[in-house]
Order: sequence, then structure tokens, then C-alpha cells
Amino acid sequence: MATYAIGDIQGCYEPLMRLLGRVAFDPEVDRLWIVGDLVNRGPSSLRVLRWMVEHERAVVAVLGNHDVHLLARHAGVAKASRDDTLDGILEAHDADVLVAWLARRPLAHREDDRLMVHAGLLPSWTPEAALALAREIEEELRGPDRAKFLADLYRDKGRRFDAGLGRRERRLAAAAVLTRLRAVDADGQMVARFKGPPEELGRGQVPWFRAPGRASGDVTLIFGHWATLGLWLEERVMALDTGCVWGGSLTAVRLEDRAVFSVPALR
Ligand SMILES: [Mn+2]
Repeated sequence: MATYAIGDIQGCYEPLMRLLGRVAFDPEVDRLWIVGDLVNRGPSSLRVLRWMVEHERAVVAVLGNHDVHLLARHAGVAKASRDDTLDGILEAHDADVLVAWLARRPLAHREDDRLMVHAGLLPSWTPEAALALAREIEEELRGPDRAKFLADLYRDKGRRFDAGLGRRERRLAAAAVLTRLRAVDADGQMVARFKGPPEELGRGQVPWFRAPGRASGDVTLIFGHWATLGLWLEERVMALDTGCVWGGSLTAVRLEDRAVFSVPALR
């Protein structure tokens, strides 16, 4: 039995199948930790999502920004982005079942000293604080006001987070961090809209996991979302987005021994 953490899939079904073949994945005994962004931009989001639902007993997946975008599209509160490839899901006969499954995924998952999120944590957040915020957001996504929450989230993707915010504002800001963060500024706040590699960061800005005094340094953080960072492994950091949807590769790390497996996007 092994646990494989897998980077951003984004509808890359065929590479996913090749990667699972490479590691001889056995759904009866092995487990997958998926860093989120299961869907969008790639060619086969519907097949990826159906596969996850079929194998849900073996799968732990956290929500990424593209997954949240699908929830918002399905709820009718977000416009299609130019590069969306979500129509196959939205028009599928089982769309409601698939989207309901996705809406029940967590935004953070912890086992022992490993914590998985899609994007990152603010430097001031302990693992416990991040999990508590994730639970609050999950409650919103499963509750009766889900569409309103998604609409607000869709409108405002990068507000400042601070503990003094009201309950709802805090949840919206935390959801943006967990699903979109790449870098922080000198005040420990999210650098909004930055997508480049770390060497293009401005003065005083650092990758979130390099922030001085980060309060989550005692766990191993597993995440994706940052394709221009690529595979980045430190003692307590595992960044796994190797840009499969952009023609890069899809990567898995076996958590027990940190063995790395990678398949190219194209055969
Ligand atoms: Mn992402």
C-alpha cells in the first residue's frame, strides 16, 4: 500500500492514466492525494471527474481555483472564461452528481504531519488555523447559501486577510488564499495576480512557503497551483504542479519514500 500525491490534472485524463499505470496504482490498497484543479483548460475534464467519483474511496482531493470556478459556473453565478473547457461537464447527464461530489471536497486535508492545500497558507496561519478556516468555507459550500458565497468569491479574488474581518469577509479572503496564493509581500499578504516564476517576484515579495517566521513550518505542506515554480521539493515543502495542461508533465510523489514519478503531457 502506498500514497501518491499528484499535481494539477486539469482535465489531462490520458496522462493521468499513464501516470497511474507507471506506479501500478491499485485502488484496492493505494491512495491518491490530489492537490486540486482536477478540471478545466485541459481536454478531458469530464472523464477525470467521473474517474475520481468512481474511485472516491481511494481519493483525497482538495479544491482548487478551477474546481471552485466549475462550482460557480454550475451554480450560474460565474461567466465562462475564454479558455474554459467545462461545457462537457456542465452538459453531461450526470453533471449534478459530479458537481455535488466536487462541492463536498475539503479545502485542506491533514494526516499526521502532512497538510495538503491547493495553493498555500499565509505566513501567520498555523496548520490548525488553516484547517479551521477551511472547515468554515466547506460549510458555506455545502450549505443553502452556496450560490451567494460562490458569487461573492467570484467577484473578489484577492482581498487582504486579517483576523479582524467579519465572519463572511474572513471566509472569502481565506478561500482566495487557499486556492490562489503563490507569493506574499512584506506584510505577509497575498500578492494578487502574480503567476510568474519566483525570480520575477518584486522587492519584499517571496514565495509563501519561504516567508520568514511562517507559522506552518512544523508540517510538510503539499500543494500545486504554481506551474511556473514546477516540482519543488524541500524537507517540508512539496510543490507538484508541473504544468501538464501547458504541455509540461504530470507528477506524483510517493509520500512514504518521496519517490518521484512523472509522465510527459504528450505521448
Ligand atoms: Mn490552480
